[in-house]
Amino acid sequence: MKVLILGGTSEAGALARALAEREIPALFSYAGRTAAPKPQPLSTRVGGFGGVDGLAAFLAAERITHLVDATHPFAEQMSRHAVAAAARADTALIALTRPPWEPQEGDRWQRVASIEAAVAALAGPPERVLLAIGRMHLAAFAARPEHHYVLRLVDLPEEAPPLPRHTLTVDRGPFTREGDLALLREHGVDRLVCKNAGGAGAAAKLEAARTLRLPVVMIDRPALPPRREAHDSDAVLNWLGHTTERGV
Ligand code: 3Y8
Ligand code: NAP
Repeated sequence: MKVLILGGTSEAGALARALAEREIPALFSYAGRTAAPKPQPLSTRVGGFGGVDGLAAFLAAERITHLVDATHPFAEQMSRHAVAAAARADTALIALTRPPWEPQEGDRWQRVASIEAAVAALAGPPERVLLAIGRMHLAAFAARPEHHYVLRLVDLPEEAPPLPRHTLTVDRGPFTREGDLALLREHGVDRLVCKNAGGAGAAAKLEAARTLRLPVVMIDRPALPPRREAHDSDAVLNWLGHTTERGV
């Protein structure tokens, strides 16, 4: 058995620890989006594979028997490539993903289908908007320069974001409710924009928004091709044929 984890989420890190503890032969993979990704307890490679062909060739060359797609729900292209490459290389595939967040009592969500729809949802008088969507899609919000954007990025960007009014904060999650409450209050945020990432690592901002009764523009996940899915490390270990802590 040899496992490849496509990482980049808290759940991928938890699975890496579980495999390392059991000395299951495994590799960990990052895209290389951030300057200093968190070290993992597995041999780690960083960078793209070169499309479906590149990943299929990697699976064959490294004799990967089991591929775990533990990427973020918005890493749509990677997940599509994983399905195609695993089929071509005849490698078993499972996705380790987390259920989407559901609105709770007191939430003021406006659900939208895409980044573009989130931009359109900001029509209205100038506000202070927390864009907790990272760096890759900030340019879309240049269409609404009237707002003051509070940005939270993992790394300082090389060039300033194309938003005339913005405040930049550099921070990587997982985040805390207290920290996000302080962020929203300190910057006088009127509205949040975020992706329905699910999981615990980024939910703090939703709890903070609920406390302050702030509206949230919630971007729904992209549709992904059908594949086997698990929601925690134990389910992946069972799939790999390894007993879990509970010995079940
Ligand atoms: C490079 C690895 C861990 C994993 C931590 C999770 C939690 C914190 C919440 C906000 C939302 C956002 C962003 C976010 C979260 C976890 C998890 C998660 C959101 C790291 C990481 C990599 C990335 C890539 C980065 C993206 C960006 C997205 C920031 C490491 C820290 C906004 C997604 O500058 C860039 O280019 C950043 C790009 C893709 C989305 C974007 O469009 O900018 N994640 N995030 C991974 C790789 O190279 O393969 O650096 O250590 C991982 C984590 N980010 O082990 O503790 O599990 O989701 N990541 C979103 O949800 O909207 C922050 O600010 O509230
Ligand atoms: P994406 O748009 O789905 O993928 C774009 C390309 O990046 C892929 O085709 C692949 O390049 C490369 N890639 C993506 N994930 C990779 C991985 N784990 N290992 C090796 N190559 C990878 O991906 P993304 O949205 O940019 O996400 C990149 C990374 O950040 C992923 O690890 C993801 O889990 C993490 N992340 C993303 C988000 C988000 O909001 N998108 C949030 C948190 C964490 P090739 O085609 O060359 O193989």
